[in-house]
Amino acid sequence: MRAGLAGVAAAAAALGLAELAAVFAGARSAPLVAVGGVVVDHVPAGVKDFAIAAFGTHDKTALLTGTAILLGLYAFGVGVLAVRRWALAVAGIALFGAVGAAAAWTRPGAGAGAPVPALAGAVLAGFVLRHLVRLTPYSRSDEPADGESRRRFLKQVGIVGAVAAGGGLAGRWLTARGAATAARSELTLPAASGPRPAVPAGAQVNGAVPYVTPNEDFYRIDTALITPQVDPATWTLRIHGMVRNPITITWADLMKRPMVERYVTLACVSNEVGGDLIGNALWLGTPIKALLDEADPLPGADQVVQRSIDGWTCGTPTAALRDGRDALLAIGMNGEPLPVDHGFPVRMVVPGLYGYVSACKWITGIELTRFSDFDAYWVPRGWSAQGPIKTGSRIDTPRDRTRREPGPVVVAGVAWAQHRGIAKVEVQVDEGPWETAALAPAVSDGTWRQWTHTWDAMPGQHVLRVRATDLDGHPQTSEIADPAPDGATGWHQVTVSVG
Ligand SMILES: Nc1nc2c(c(=O)[nH]1)N[C@H]1C(S)=C(S)[C@@H](COP(=O)(O)O)O[C@H]1N2
Ligand SMILES: [Mo]
Repeated sequence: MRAGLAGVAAAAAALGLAELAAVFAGARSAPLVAVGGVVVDHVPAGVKDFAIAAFGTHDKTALLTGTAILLGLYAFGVGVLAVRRWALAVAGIALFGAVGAAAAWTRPGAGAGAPVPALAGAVLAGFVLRHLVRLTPYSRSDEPADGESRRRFLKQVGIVGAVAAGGGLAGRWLTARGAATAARSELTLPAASGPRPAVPAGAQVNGAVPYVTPNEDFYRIDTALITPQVDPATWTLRIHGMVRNPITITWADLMKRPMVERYVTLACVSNEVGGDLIGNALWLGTPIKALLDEADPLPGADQVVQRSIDGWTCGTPTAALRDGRDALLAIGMNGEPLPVDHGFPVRMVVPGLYGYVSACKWITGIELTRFSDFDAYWVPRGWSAQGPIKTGSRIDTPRDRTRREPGPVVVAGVAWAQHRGIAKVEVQVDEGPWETAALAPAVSDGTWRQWTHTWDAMPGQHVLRVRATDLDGHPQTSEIADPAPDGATGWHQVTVSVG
């Protein structure tokens, strides 16, 4: 038991030191984060869907916790080995260091120092384990020790644990407030060259979510275990590949370009029917079409591969970025610089396409290529290369499994069909006729629309359903489909007790 504890304490010391070293070697070189990143990139699609479904936007915390628990078990085993055969324990620690270093070394964008945190941690783990094991009274048998030596041992384990936790937390804190956070707080956004689109008072109905999603409530989905810290001062964007005129722009170049403000509703392909992985924001950015026109794509370049600083990629139809829709290289979100979690300093926003094929955060590269020549990040993982947003609608009020008094009840929510626009929303009570809801004004065809309907509720249990029809005349399908491979379908419904 004590030997196992010694192993866990040694591992904690290793992680603590590694977190501190990662402040200098790069946040993604910390072994837990690096190994977690490899896991994220390699787990089967089904497991990842499960993780998002089960943990939602806490999927990363769940993964890091799981990794830490596995490491704890491993370290316990190494500790037990240490009192029997020291050489095996050394091998165990070396393996831990090697796996961490290899993971960090192979992460996209890893610097030369990337393996250092894991290796330094492993060396420290060796010393700590050696020291603690010497404090255990046995070397071969698990004899119970006397109280005095036991207290001394536990005290030392406690000290190692506290120092490790302190070092680890300090390291995390220092990496979190990296260059990007400082630069962001000093940045003033340029003014838009045109007027801000107006949101009519009626766009917001009672009982629906806020028409504009506040930044702190905006859903966040990405594969980054540590948010990339990109300093605008060193940021560049390269437009290359199948173009006549490759371009590289800096932040200063970007600031000279015309900026516009547009409301666009982003949606995640992983959003379940009735889910909240969808949000609407006012984006400030420069139209990507003009930049692409300058780069002058070659005929046949039907795919634009957007690349993030952390290596993530997405593939967007070139046509969608040049057909005149509000596709922006965005720097502002709801009047602020992009939050670091949402892609600071620059991301793409494209109305009508799910985020995984269009909305690259921390973007640093745009490569013109062909769909037949390159699969972006999610495609080999089982998701469709093409991801137009499917027409959808959601009931925000009443909530599922709530109670209402008999009489008039407000039913309200949102509906979306980005780039096509919403024509109609209908509500059905139980198996009754579909009734047309009142539609709030549209701000653009790239945004969601709110709707409201008054239901004359009779006592009993009732099921309310919603469906939308887009401006092309296509009604939302009742067919139930999972998010994979290209977006969930089916009607959202809630059950309400009246009486
Ligand atoms: N660099 C990077 N950009 C990314 C992703 C990612 O994993 N990495 N995920 C995409 C997905 S799947 C979605 S739905 C949107 C979500 O944007 P948000 O987190 O700002 O809501 O970002 C997209 N951009
Ligand atoms: Mo997504």
